[in-house]
Amino acid sequence: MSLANPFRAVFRLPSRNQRVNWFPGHMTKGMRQIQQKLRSVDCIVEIHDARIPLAGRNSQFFETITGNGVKPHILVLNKVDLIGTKQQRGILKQLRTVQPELRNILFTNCKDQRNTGVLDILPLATKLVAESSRFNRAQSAEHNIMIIGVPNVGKSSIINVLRNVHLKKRSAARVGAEAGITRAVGERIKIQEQPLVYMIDTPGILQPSVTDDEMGMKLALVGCVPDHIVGEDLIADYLLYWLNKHRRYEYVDKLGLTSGPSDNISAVLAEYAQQQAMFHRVKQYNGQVEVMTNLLAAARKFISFFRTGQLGPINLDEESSYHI
Ligand SMILES: Nc1nc2c(ncn2[C@@H]2O[C@H](COP(=O)(O)OP(=O)(O)OP(=O)(O)O)[C@@H](O)[C@H]2O)c(=O)[nH]1
Ligand SMILES: [Mg+2]
Repeated sequence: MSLANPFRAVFRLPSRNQRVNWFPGHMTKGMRQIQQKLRSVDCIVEIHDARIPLAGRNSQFFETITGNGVKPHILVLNKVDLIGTKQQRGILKQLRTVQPELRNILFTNCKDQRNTGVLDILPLATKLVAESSRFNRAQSAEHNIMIIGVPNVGKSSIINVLRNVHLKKRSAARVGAEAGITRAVGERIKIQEQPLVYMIDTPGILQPSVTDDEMGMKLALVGCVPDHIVGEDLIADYLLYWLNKHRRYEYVDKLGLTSGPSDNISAVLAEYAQQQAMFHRVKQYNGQVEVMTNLLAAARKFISFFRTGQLGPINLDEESSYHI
């Protein structure tokens, strides 16, 4: 007999104003530049974060640029080091159900250059290009591959790994842990000599407004939106909600919580901060300085445990069925 889950069954934002709504100017410009370059592109490689295989993919825009499936398209689910092999099978099943037209799916890990998924990208792309009608580019021997996706999923990292593996050359695209590192569509970067292959890096582009609150929180949790846009306290609360809802209690040991799982984020962070001696001085309205537990530092640590895989392999979409 399974006991009912005593924790929150739904996640509610404290207010509608806290909805994820991050669409800075470089994204509008990036969309325009992507469209301008499309004529010279032979294949689109869409990179997404394997921890959210369904949530947040900017499908409407991405479908437009593949000409609704006319241009070869590969979906690469990156950061697979943060999910398990068992999850990979589940993800393929989920994707086949919600988007049966998706045929070319690879799982990659940029942190490991020997990862078979990364090495499969170029052979698959060149095969798809050879099988496609390249219209105005039929006479050209070279291949241009455009890398697209939402922010911070590893688009620039993939270009660097492939350039390194195939050409033994050092990185050419800027990479960083924050969302929004690549801010414009760059010049094409050479990846391979025979056949000649170039890749075009693009800035991460989100949906202009994410109306599904949980989807927005998942994007924030994996880092597709800068933390300060949503706030670390709210991201940590969403993480706690998700873990409890899915009975993933590894966090209890990791945070050293003596009284077991809890759905109260303030209590969880306070206990962890106390235990780790995370304190800071706070000036009160009357001018007095008080030493208090640093809940923000504790929230950041909790989030970073998730982001570095220390709470176990997690597919945040495991029970979702978004329409893509
Ligand atoms: N764990 C893990 N981290 C990765 C992997 N690939 C990239 N990263 C990290 O993810 C972060 C983002 O990588 P980028 O390559 O800058 O991502 P991007 O998609 O180009 O990001 P924007 O330019 O901001 O849109 C960096 O901290 C990378 O080190 C991976 O396979 N596994
Ligand atoms: Mg980038």
